Amino acid sequence: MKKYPLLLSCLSVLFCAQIKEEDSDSAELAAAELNKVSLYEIGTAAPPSETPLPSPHLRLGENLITNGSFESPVLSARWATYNSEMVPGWQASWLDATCATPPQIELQNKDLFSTAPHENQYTELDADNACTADARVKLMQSFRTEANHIYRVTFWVRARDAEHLMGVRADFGQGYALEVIPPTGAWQIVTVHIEATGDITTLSFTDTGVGDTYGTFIDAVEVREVTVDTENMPKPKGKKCKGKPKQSFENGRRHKDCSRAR
Ligand SMILES: [Ca+2]
Ligand SMILES: [Ca+2]
Repeated sequence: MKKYPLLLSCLSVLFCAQIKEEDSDSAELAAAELNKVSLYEIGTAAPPSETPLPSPHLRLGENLITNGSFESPVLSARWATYNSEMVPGWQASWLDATCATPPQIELQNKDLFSTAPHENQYTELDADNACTADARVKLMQSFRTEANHIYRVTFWVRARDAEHLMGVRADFGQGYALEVIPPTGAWQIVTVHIEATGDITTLSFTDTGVGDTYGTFIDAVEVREVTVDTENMPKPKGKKCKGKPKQSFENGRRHKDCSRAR
């Protein structure tokens, strides 16, 4: 009888070792799935098209952006400007640093220019009711992220007209920014995948056109984590890493690197 506890203990160790190996191999496969996502490459599409994920085992999480479609507050006229605290989720600052009045966030509804936005409302980055002629704003929102995790960022963008110089820069945290010349006459969906660098990330939109109250429209802002559906992934098989696999990061991409195992 005294042998049984020892035998059970040995079996337990072997069982646990097997599970750990399978866990390790599963993590390796999951990391390989995430590696299929091309980071920092800008994709564009016409609504309502969506850029497909590069693997059937990848999923998108919930939208981390509050009021990303600018549907709140509901306009009682075709357009209005609001102090930041009136617009859930968003903060604004004037690009003209000499302007000491409260920064305004301008919302417009779909009837103003018949632009067919996402749902009913959107924002214009070159706002109104500034203290000078330059009413351009930087629009910001911060949200929780996990460092080294991959996120899909999408937003709709459109120029108000073709007669005024339009442009927008989108910043993701401190490390990455993209610039867009918005199309006239139609919305465009911009998609990019980024790797977060901290537990809080700030997304901001800055109007880079001329400060003249004719600005870039933004709508349908989304940030969603790209995750791997490990439950329905094929089970690990084939070549295994020799030695102890370790996590490594190259060009912001996450993977297990067998060749570097020691
Ligand atoms: Ca909207
Ligand atoms: Ca402008």
